[in-house]
Amino acid sequence: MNTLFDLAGRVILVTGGSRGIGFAMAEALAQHGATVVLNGRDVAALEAKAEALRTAGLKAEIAAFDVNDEAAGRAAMERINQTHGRLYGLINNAGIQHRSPILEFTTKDFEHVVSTNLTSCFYLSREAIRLMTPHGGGRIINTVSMLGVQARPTVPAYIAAKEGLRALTRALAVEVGPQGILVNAIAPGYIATEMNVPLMENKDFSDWVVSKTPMQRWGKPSELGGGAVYLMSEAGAFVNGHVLSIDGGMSVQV
Ligand code: GCO
Repeated sequence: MNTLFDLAGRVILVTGGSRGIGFAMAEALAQHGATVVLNGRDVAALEAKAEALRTAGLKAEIAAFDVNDEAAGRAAMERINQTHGRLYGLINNAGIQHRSPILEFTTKDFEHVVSTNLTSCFYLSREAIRLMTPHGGGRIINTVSMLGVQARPTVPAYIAAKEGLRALTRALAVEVGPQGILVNAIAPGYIATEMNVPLMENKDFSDWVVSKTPMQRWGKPSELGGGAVYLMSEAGAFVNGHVLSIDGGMSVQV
């Protein structure tokens, strides 16, 4: 059998894994043999999703913590390492959005978005690297965004954080490549997730997304899974520091 995309034996933590893009990535990884550990803050929601994967014959566990709680995040990763003997992969997917005109955008709101969408990825990656290094390697994927390279009004914190996460991806890729740890990013376009419901319900905004996307539609969370499998698999064994766009071509259309 071709093992290019076989993830059997690989234990992968996915933050923000109970819904949307995170769950879609986790499901695809599990469908290719990985043991996925779903992270989020809501234990009941996490357990329901993990049970759904287990019912489908897949390997799934949960690790409930707020990614802004460094001690909890570190403890959860150490537990995974202890239980399974190795943490193979981390997907830093958890993120929040805050939309507001700049003059109404508080510093507190800005700091919360940056903490959740960027700083948490820094410390979780550091702890993952600490655990992965003795095993000769591992994989880290950061969920960035089409926004960051490009911008739109009212989401300055999200754009700054996601562009910073692209840069963190490159910084870590060059530092830990020698240890066999590959650090990449996936940049979704406009995907039909819970976070984007207000945008999908706004006809003018949704029509704008469709008009700016060559595929003329919003993306589906399930369309993010293949990229995660690729970057976690042998198929991605020499991909490091890369940002994989999954946006229907929106980022290249004028
Ligand atoms: C927004 C959206 C975007 C998308 C995605 C686009 O308010 O514009 O939430 O941030 O979620 O990141 O690439």
